[in-house]
Amino acid sequence: MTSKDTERVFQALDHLQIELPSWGFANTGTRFGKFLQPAAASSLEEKFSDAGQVHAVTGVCPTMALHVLWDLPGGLKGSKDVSALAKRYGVQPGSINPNLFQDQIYKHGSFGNPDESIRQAALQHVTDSIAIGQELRSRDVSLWFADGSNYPGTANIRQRKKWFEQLLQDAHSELALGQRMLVEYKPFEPAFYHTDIADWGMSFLLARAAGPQAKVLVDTGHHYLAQNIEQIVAWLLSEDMLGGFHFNDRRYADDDLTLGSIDPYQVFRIFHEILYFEWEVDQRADIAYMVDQSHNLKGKIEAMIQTVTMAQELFAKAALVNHKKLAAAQQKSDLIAAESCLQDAFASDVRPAIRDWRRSKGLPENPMQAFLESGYLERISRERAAQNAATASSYA
Ligand code: RM4
Ligand code: MN
Ligand code: MN
Repeated sequence: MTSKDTERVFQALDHLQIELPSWGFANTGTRFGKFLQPAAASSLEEKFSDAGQVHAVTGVCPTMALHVLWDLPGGLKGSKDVSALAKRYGVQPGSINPNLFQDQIYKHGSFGNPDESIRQAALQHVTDSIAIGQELRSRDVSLWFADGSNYPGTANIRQRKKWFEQLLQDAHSELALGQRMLVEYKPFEPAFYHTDIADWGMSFLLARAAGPQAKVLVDTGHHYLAQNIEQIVAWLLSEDMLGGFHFNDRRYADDDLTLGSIDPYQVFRIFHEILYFEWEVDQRADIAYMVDQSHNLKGKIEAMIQTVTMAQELFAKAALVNHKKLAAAQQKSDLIAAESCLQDAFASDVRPAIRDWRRSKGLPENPMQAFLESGYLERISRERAAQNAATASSYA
């Protein structure tokens, strides 16, 4: 790599910050069972503490996404505790995630529920979540809906779409200046026939109907296998509708595996579309990069460090694409030259440059090693083991 390449890697890394999900530190499992980890976090304090460790060794994870039901079960009242913990552990509250899927009332949906009182209860929960975001000075409220149906003919799809439009508009009107609402999509699960917000087009239309502070959230695991995710990203960028990401990887569906563990070239191509866009418009895209993973088998903190460092590596590789050369090759329809721009960048070993960048920031060159040698894991495993063995906690 030339010194100019190293400079590009440095610049790219300076701008990549990644939010960690509180629920990624807690015990979790599949619908078949849960394998408890002695080191898993079971309180909000433990989640903040673990996120603080990831931030300490990587230096790029200053915020933690909060799940209202799991982290602020008392609603707005919980904000004080959150602020105190944020201060103590040096990690700020990140996006606020309402829960519109776990309560018994949501059996037949939340915003799409035929029962008006349930729709209103769901809206109230979102409104409360927006207020929590304002109190905590967190910018994004992230909405994911499990709404859908399992059997043909059982739900009025068009009517539910209207309810979603209306309620998202109502929620949008509660946003403060600068606050954003991110609308996430997912093709299936838990609904197995139709999902109300199944793809990016549906998120896009609903976000646009809601108002200017609503954007689309792309969870990398929420696509059918053959789908071209980077094209979706390119379209959303060109429409100024890309609000953020939930990073994870998958082999089949919503597997929530660590980023790039299955298909690193896919992640690279997504980053490339973003950086190519930024080069063209000569401006940074306003994107919230967040992790949304649930680690059943891997250690939770280690998995998070893996994802963050993998994101940095693939982002740095994408930053090496020669945009000028690529644009010229595309213009001439020189297919080999154009494709090589991506392949050469992807094949570059950026690890030495990343180590240099870390050293320049006073960070450990190898975050994973630094974490494993810190003794933190042994300590929390000892301290938390009994509690974890006794409580097969819920999803997060
Ligand atoms: C969904 C989606 C959401 C997350 C829930 C728990 O699959 O990815 O972002 O909040 O799971
Ligand atoms: Mn997600
Ligand atoms: Mn998911």
